[in-house]
Amino acid sequence: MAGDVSDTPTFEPNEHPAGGWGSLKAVAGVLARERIPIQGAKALLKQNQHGGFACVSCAWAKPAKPHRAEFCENGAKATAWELTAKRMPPGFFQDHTLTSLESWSDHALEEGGRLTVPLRWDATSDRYLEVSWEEAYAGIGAELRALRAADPKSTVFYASGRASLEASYMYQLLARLYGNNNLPDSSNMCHESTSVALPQTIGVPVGTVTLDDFDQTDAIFFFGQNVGVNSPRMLHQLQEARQRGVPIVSFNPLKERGLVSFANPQSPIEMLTPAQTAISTQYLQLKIGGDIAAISGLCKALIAADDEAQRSGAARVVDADFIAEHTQGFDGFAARMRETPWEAIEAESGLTRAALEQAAAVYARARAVIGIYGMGLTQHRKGVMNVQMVSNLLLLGGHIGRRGAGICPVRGHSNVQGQRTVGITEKPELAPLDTLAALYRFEPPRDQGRNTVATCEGVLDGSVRAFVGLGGNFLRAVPETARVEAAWRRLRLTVQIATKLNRSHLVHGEVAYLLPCLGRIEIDRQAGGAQTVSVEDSTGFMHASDGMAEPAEATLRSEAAIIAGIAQATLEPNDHVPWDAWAGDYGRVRDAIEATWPEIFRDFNGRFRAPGGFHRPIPARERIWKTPSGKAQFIAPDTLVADPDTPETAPDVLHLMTMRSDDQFNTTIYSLDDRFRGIYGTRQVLLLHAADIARLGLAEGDTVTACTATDDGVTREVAGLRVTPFDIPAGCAAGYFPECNPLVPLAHHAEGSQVPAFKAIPIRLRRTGSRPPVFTHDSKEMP
Ligand SMILES: Nc1nc2c(c(=O)[nH]1)N[C@H]1C(S)=C(S)[C@@H](COP(=O)(O)OP(=O)(O)OC[C@H]3O[C@@H](n4cnc5c(=O)[nH]c(N)nc54)[C@H](O)[C@@H]3O)O[C@H]1N2
Ligand SMILES: Nc1nc2c(c(=O)[nH]1)N[C@H]1C(S)=C(S)[C@@H](COP(=O)(O)OP(=O)(O)OC[C@H]3O[C@@H](n4cnc5c(=O)[nH]c(N)nc54)[C@H](O)[C@@H]3O)O[C@H]1N2
Ligand SMILES: [Mo]
Repeated sequence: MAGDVSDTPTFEPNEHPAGGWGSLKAVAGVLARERIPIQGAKALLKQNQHGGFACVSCAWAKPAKPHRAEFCENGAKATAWELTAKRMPPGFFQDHTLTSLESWSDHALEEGGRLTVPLRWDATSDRYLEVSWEEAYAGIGAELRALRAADPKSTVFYASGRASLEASYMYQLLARLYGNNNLPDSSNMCHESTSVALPQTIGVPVGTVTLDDFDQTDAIFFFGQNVGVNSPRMLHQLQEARQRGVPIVSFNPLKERGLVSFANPQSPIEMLTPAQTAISTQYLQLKIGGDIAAISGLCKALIAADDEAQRSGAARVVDADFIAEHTQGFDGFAARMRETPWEAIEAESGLTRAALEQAAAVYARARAVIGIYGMGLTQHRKGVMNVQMVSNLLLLGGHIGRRGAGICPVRGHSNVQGQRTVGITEKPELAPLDTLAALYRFEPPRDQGRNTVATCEGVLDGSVRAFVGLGGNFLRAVPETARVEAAWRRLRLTVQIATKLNRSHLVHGEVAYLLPCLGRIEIDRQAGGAQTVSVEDSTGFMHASDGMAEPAEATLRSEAAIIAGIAQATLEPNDHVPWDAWAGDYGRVRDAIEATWPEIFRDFNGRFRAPGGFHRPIPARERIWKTPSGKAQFIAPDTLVADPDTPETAPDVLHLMTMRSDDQFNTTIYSLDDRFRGIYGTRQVLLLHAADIARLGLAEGDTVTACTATDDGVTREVAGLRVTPFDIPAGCAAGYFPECNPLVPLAHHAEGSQVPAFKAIPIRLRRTGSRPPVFTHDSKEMP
């Protein structure tokens, strides 16, 4: 693919702290690259500030008293990527057929800049041609109506997690008025394991921690989340905690820079002196998929110590009062932990008993413990069980519903949690269908809709005929790339609402539209004046967000306006659904959201501008358990292995995790460098333990083809990966998302949540050639 591999890929171990000068240099570089004038950089200072905009990068909490510059390197990159001076005008599409663009890399496609006009694919010339907005709506409406007449369940309405609460509310209503609950969103590939696991254990689908808890915590346990890259603003909380002496225990197969140390790029003192904060006090480099075993080890050690305390009459190690009053299932769970042998725990986790007992001692001493986790737990076959083990661990010490303690899933997209809150869900039981029926006088569909995996299955078997995408890059994000792409071309209709060109716009249906929208940083002028939108962060706070940059083009429309346009061209008129009034004044959408969920959104318009936003009620924080039993639930694990698909008996099979570099946002690839991991100029790498390289008869610099080790008769391969020795446990491998997605079988997903198991793909390697390694010794980190 054009531009994917530079001529001189280089590798050098990176020992520098996350943040620091490298971070500031990277921000300056990206502003220059996107040709953003210096005053455009002012936008950064409005990021996550009161009266400013909510960053379009991650979903981490936005404090009521923000730091003067409440942004991070990667938030700055996301801002610059949206505010870029580069454009993809209609002339660009005159010059390129879609077939020819298919050979471009993900980086090269988005690098062209912002989309500017509505486009429709022309079959004769294989080009996107400009159409008016009215033509686009009419054409889409006609297609959607015809498809609905045949089968209202054959259309899917995907959402990627960035669109505002207001646009998302309108979008879910569009789908339900159309006649289905086919509302997959990126959460299906991400934290759905959380949304399934936590209601069973603590009765809420979201985390219980808020920023205040970080000020009061005594210990932080960190599982499978790469904070330095994916939620860097959290490094402020971690750094402050460390400066108070709070221990941080990290479980990760890779030594991620941000979890090791951090120099605050906004602190002049730390920038002038080599000071840096060591983040993790203990780093447990477990095997991929080893978390159930590792947490079992912690729990076993704690329960053993508690048994001993009871025998000797010493103070209890577990919180016996909390367990008795608030929980169910402890005895069964404790019995399972007692009978699980240390040998099995050590073998499955790759950690020693001594290391786990040391970590358990840190937990035992702490009055208030926070458990943080990300995709390293959720994207496994046992992803739901992984999350429930964190919950079990915290319940042992009564660490839910206590100041300074709690469970903290770190969400991905900046409004992915909020989209679920306002009804974007394929699960009818999670949407207030009776309320919607009463408000809008229609009979909402009551049957199960399609999630991401079911959408792909429907595309493969032909039962899905149309796809509408509210942002995202679905085709590139999902598993099983080759088969899904081939089947995708048989869809009748694809409609993509987007800011920049990506692969999901090139592979398309018989009728295809690409509709360019405003981003959140841009001023959104409607009939009722400049509009404010809102988002929910990872800790359940709702925030206002005001655009502040001039729109990239006058032709762009807001997501809310586009949804209203499609809805009116598709649906029969309904006097109770004021699409135009909503698109003209988002305050009225907020009123509708409040009417639908009065408990969560009480006085929405009155409260959402408060500094720091307003918090949704999270009953578990008050020790009110909305579980079937009315208690918090211990759930004993049925296995120690998070990845049962990888045969232990086949020594040539490795567990492959797919990872994000420090210079990408999901499928948006800013550059080919991964500064924190010391990989420059290429993403076509496979990181392996030196012993595995030798054992498999390979050498550094060899190129290999990775093949999925399954016996379902389908060949899945990714070629041209460069073997690179790395500090990773034996038996494990790491490669980049989305380059490695063709290796993920669609059926290889989490039990219960159907989140694709992107973090443990069983693979074998085939040597195909070699490229000499190139080393550089000049540090890229210092000014
Ligand atoms: N800059 C930037 N920010 C982002 C994103 C981005 O792409 N770029 N993406 C956004 C989105 S949508 C999301 S969901 C989040 C993703 O943020 P994360 O949840 O951090 O997801 P990943 O980058 O996939 O990293 C997962 C981490 O888990 C580790 N890991 C892998 N397998 C295992 C395992 O079996 N056990 C344990 N304990 N650890 C494991 C990996 O080494 C890695 O450090 O970030 C969001 N923020
Ligand atoms: N192998 C592997 N696969 C994975 C993962 C993994 O760790 N490994 N992670 C999974 C996860 S956690 C997620 S969340 C998914 C991500 O899946 P998606 O959310 O579908 O993908 P993104 O790459 O975030 O989408 C990027 C595109 O969004 C569009 N966009 C950007 N801003 C806006 C906007 O404001 N409005 C609109 N309408 N469009 C906009 C741009 O056109 C851009 O090209 O991928 C999943 N896939
Ligand atoms: Mo995500």
